[in-house]
Amino acid sequence: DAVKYDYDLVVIGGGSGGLAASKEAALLGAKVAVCDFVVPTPIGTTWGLGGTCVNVGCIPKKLMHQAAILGQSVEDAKTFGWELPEKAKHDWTTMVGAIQAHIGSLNWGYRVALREKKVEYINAFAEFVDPHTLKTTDKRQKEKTITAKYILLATGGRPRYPDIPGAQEFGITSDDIFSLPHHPGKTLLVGASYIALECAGFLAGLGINSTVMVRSILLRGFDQQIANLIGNYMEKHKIRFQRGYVPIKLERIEEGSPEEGTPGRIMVTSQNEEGELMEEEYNTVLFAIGRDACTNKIGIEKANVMLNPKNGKVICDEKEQTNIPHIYAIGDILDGKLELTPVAIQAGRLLAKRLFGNGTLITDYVNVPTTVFTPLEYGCVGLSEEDAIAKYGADDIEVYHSFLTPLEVTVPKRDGNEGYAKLICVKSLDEKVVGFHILSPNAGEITQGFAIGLKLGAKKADFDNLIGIHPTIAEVFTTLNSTKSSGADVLQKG
Ligand code: FAD
Ligand code: NA7
Repeated sequence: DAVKYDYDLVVIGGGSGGLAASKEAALLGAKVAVCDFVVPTPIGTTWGLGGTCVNVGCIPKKLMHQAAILGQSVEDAKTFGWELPEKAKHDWTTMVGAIQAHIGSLNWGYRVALREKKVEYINAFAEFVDPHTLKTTDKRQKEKTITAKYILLATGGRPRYPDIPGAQEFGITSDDIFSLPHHPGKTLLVGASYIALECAGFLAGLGINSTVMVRSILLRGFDQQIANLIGNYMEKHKIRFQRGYVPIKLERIEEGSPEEGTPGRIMVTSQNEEGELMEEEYNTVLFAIGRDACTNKIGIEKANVMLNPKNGKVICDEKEQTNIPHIYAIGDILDGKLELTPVAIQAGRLLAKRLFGNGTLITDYVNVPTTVFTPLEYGCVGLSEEDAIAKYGADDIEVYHSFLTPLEVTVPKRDGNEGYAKLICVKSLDEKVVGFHILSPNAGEITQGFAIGLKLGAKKADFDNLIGIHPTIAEVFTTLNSTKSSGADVLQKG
């Protein structure tokens, strides 16, 4: 075309999806810039290049989960003959320092990778001026205008705060917890999303007094039988649940002291559906009540990009194209898609290949495996039991299942039959497996492997034909022979 733009592609957002797309596009010869800017949290937390996953998501979350697991392992170790102090002590600031040092090296690595791949990194907030023009504003308020042939929106999401007094002043979110400079003390986690439960899980595992305030159900959208098993397990492992309440007010009753590393005290008033009030004091209140797509401050109306008015997410076709042909969107801001790092990366890579290479593949958003890193991990791929019933009808579904006891918990004598495995099969499709669920240690590792089976259309008979690896947890899937409909006892005997 006759019009000359500054760039072939400008990506807004240097997170999982944006970095993947910009590097791939540059590799294919496109002139690319990526704008990434972190708006500080209400208490001032900020971070480097890489987006949610690296800085305030998957990576620090999994490392804190690991810290909690190690605490359990130290206890278990004694029963295997290791001579250790009576009570192992955990130091919050040492853990945070070590994790933040790792994140710092990742931030640096991303910058180097962009430079090597000749992607221009613009550390500034980008917003539309018109459909092909963006204004960027850096932290010194210096403004610049750039134009692009294609624009990719990959701005991700940020945690939502409830609209109640004191929430933003005295509360924190997952954006703050992973770099919190002091021990959180007694902590209230508001919400029952996977983020709330994962944070409660690792905090409790580190010996921190943790309460989860649940408005209705646990893990909306996930298989509810498993959600309840997760809740039961957490309750048995020192996590308190307050059900049916929502906070209505936070008040500071004592300032924290950065010098002494103390978190201060907050009074939380909450209310249930009957209007009954409850007051309780905490040191830290963490809101995990959902995330908002970052689409409301980027001048989206100047580009006429269509959003879903209900959630502010970007409406795209199956090729991640918006209603404006040269504007695309990937990752957490996509309406109706999964909010997961590998999903954003895949979408970014394939989109770049289609735009600048001879790629034809489009991202397949079906049968994406995922794992919730609660104290006992939960991995799944395919449909929940509820969704399978809704899709195929209860009469056409057969569920094979078993409780399980990982070998490693037997000697320490903890947690018999807390794990669980189930396969959801469709009778009329020759028992094709449409849902795979595992609640156990290392569920993420197990689920990743089996996911290829579901993608390839595995049937129950294929699982039966597979020979197990003994002794593992995953081998349970090769010997599942009790159906839920039979009502048979599926507790694993010692
Ligand atoms: P992001 O990674 O959020 O990146 C968007 C970037 O754009 C950010 O850096 C943002 O600051 C920047 N930005 C926004 N607006 C602008 C603008 N106007 N100008 C310039 N820059 C802008 N996923 C998993 O797969 N596994 C997990 O275990 C997992 N755990 C998680 C745990 C937590 C606590 C959270 C919060 C998320 C977790 N996720 C996990 C989800 C995962 O982090 C996201 O799905 C993923 O980061 C989405 O990538 P993205 O590219 O869409 O956006
Ligand atoms: P979700 O999945 O939107 O969940 C939000 C949770 O927070 C959920 O448990 C809600 O309870 C709860 N919630 C919401 N508002 C409030 C208020 N005001 N007070 C108390 N509790 C509240 O969270 P995410 O956005 O983090 O999840 C993003 C994606 O990850 C999502 O697509 C999932 O598939 C996985 P509710 O159930 O509504 O009663």
